[in-house]
Amino acid sequence: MPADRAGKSLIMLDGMAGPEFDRIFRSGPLSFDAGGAVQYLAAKAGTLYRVRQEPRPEAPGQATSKPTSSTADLPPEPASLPAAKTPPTYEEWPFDTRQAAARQQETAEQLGVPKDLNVDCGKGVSIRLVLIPAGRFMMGSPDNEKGRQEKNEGPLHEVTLARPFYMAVTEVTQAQYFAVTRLDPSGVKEPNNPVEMLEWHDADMFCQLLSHKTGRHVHLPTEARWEYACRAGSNAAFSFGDNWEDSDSYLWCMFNSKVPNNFMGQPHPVGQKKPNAWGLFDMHGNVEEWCADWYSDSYAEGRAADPTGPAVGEDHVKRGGSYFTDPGHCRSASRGQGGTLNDSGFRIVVDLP
Ligand SMILES: [Ca+2]
Repeated sequence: MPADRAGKSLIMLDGMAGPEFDRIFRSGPLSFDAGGAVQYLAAKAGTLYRVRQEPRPEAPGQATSKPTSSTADLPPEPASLPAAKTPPTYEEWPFDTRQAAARQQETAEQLGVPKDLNVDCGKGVSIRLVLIPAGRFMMGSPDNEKGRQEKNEGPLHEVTLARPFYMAVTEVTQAQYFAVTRLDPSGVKEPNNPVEMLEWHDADMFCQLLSHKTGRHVHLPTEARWEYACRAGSNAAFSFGDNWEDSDSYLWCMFNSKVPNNFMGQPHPVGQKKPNAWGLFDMHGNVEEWCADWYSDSYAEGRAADPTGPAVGEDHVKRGGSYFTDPGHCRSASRGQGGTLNDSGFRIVVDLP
């Protein structure tokens, strides 16, 4: 049984005992008053264990302390927006950078929320996000799009996202990841590079920890939210158009990511290429980004409202291609799945209060 080094509560991991518990318990920095951190380290060992916190034994004469929650104390699901604050849902598509900024400003004013948001990771590190308005778009790629993967980019279908949300302007960096988890699995160490070599579970657990830390609802984006945010008003192959030759200005891919000591290419610091119309950087390329959804080869037929993907699956979806792929795999509609590769990272979304 671990010592109560923080002097707050004893922490048990149900289903884990003996050498395995000891190995994980001593495997890295740990916040003894944050159940989420213990859960995360347990998850790194390959299995997600339920965290149970127990009150430490009371000294004679002390008042009995109240037992804590059985899991990380995540805030409750947000209530629906009040009727008086129904956000505008924009149906015209495509639109340009000026219109994108106008929609962000109008949505912010109508809901009484800021257009830009900073989420504190601790240790002087924060994540900047921008407001993505509600709207309607066509998800997937048309049959004649250059580079289209027939197997998994259709059918082209109409999607409505009824609720605005905040999305991080960059992939989560190594500095941000470390500030929350005290870990950095990246192969190429650089604080302002995207964190990489992540499994889906690592990215999801980061969101849970940051939710626990901030009291905000932090998530991986659904695949629909990701593509809607990536397109930023564009029906073309990329948010910047159909011209692959323009890629170098907007994305890191296999053709421009090589460095003198690494001819295989590598991730680069976030935010160096041009942003899309919402102000999001590196949606195309750099590291491929985990989404919340289970992967399926085909989208459901027909119109969809706030889709969350299949109920079950074997792999999760990754989007946007990476420094390791050609520009075709960095297109807005391109889809990846599963694995733990050194080009796998993520970005966060935060629900409106
Ligand atoms: Ca990316």
